[in-house]
Amino acid sequence: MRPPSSLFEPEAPCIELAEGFFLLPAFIDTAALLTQIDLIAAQTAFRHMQVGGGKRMSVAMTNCGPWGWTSSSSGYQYSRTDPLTDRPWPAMPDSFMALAQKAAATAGFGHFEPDACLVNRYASGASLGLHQDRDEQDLGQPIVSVSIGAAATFQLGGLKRSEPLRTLPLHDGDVLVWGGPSRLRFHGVQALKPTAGGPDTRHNLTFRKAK
Ligand code: MD3
Ligand code: FE
Repeated sequence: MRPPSSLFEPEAPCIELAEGFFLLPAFIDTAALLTQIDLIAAQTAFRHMQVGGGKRMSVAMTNCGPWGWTSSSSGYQYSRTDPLTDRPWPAMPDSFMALAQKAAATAGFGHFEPDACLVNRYASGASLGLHQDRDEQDLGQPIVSVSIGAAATFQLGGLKRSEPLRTLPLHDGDVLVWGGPSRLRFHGVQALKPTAGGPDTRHNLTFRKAK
């Protein structure tokens, strides 16, 4: 499922790893993205959100765009405002929107209009347990994710938690697009192990159409 090759630009490589699940290796230079992340974090700080049983996530998160994903003792939801400041989340930078739309189109998903961008930050040892992304209204819309900084090992499962996992290394600048029959796959990120001499932090952007 990808568009016919453009007459005007050479196509970026796009590898379909499962039906509806695409890897765009080294799709983007991430230096400018980090500058934008710093500007966002200055307005709406990274925080370790609460999950069930009084625990907090090891991944630190914040958001930009009209809607932001939050987790608290009362569950998961998309909200218009940051519960820490009661102010709207920072605007989604135009460069983020352009990147998300270009990646989605490269994987064959036209007209992707994300209204939420979750920004994750992994320090050494941080991990994300196996989960599905199902808090969005229209599960027919894809999700686009961008890996920045330290490499991580991504886990790709099936539609049931019990299905076997494939692991996939994700490097700086890699973009994933998943939709169609892969939209509800279980997935997670193994504990970050930064390599000596490389960056010690990983960031990940996930672009979603929440509402
Ligand atoms: C979902 N983030 O924020 S994104 C999340 O690297 C999240 O921070 C991870 O999962 C991160 O919800 C992974 C990439 C991803 C890749 C493949 C998937 C998410 C996926 C396949 C199916 C569903
Ligand atoms: Fe997820």
